[in-house]
Amino acid sequence: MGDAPGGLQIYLRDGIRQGFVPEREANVSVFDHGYLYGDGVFEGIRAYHGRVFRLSEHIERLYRSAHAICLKIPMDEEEMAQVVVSACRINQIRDGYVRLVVSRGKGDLGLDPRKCPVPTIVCIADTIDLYPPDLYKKGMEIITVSTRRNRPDALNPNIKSLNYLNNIIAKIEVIQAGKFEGLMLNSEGYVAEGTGDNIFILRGGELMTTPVYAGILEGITRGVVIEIATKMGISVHERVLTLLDVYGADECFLTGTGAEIVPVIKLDERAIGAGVPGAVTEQLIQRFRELTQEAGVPIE
Ligand code: PXG
Repeated sequence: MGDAPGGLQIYLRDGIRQGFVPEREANVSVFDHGYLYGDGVFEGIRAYHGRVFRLSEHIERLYRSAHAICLKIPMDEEEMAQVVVSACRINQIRDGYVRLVVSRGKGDLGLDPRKCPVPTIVCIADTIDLYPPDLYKKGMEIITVSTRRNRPDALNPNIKSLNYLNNIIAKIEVIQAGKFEGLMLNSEGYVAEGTGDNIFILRGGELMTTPVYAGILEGITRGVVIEIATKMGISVHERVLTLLDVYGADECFLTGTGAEIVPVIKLDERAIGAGVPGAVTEQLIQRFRELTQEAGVPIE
């Protein structure tokens, strides 16, 4: 919960209301197709040190996802960015997490999106629970889950839709195995991504990450890592990877808005590299942390 006076203030815009309302008043209709069908899109954004990190990239991805499902967001990108910044300011969030959700809106009990004339827009700015700090020092042990990532020709993982059951089913496997994260393969058996993060490996001094066409979400953090690695003189290739590539990698890490950069030291009980976080991974983590402290759209 945010500790702003009066509790969490949530931006809500639907057929009836527009503006910030206290959490208990921020209700969405049970007829909203976001609830009934997972018909909608979302973003998870971080604020660090009084700045919203990679805001324009997140907003652009939100609109791209919405466009792909023929959802016309009744607000331009600039105004949406302002909503995110305002949500942080009103809730006195300097370091936290913003969830932006745009759903199809209130309709009837059928699938027909034409029955939903007004999309529902929700923006929540709050603090978040992160992975234990220890994981960043010691590294994470992960498993390959049996649930395959959605096929792009059925539901493209590059649409950040409200339909996250594929990931949640995979996450349940991860939890049952007593781990924090798991690796999902695509329907052809190649490496796709984690349940909520992208994967990188280092081999022979070069970074490799899954290309978007292999069926992944094109992560904003993935983009930041490609950018900072390139600036550090490390070459980065988008390559379709097999499990064998990961088992035999020198280093491995996951990237995501929530996770940032997490070293992976073991996959399916096989040690990766020396079985400890790699030197390049640690350099990237350090550079990433510096960047989060200095870049972004100011909240005040
Ligand atoms: N793949 C998937 C399937 C994701 O959901 C990423 C990759 C990484 O993308 P970004 O743009 O964040 O670098 C995501 C993002 C959470 C949580 O609470 C998950 C995400 C984002 C924010 C929070 O688990 N997933």
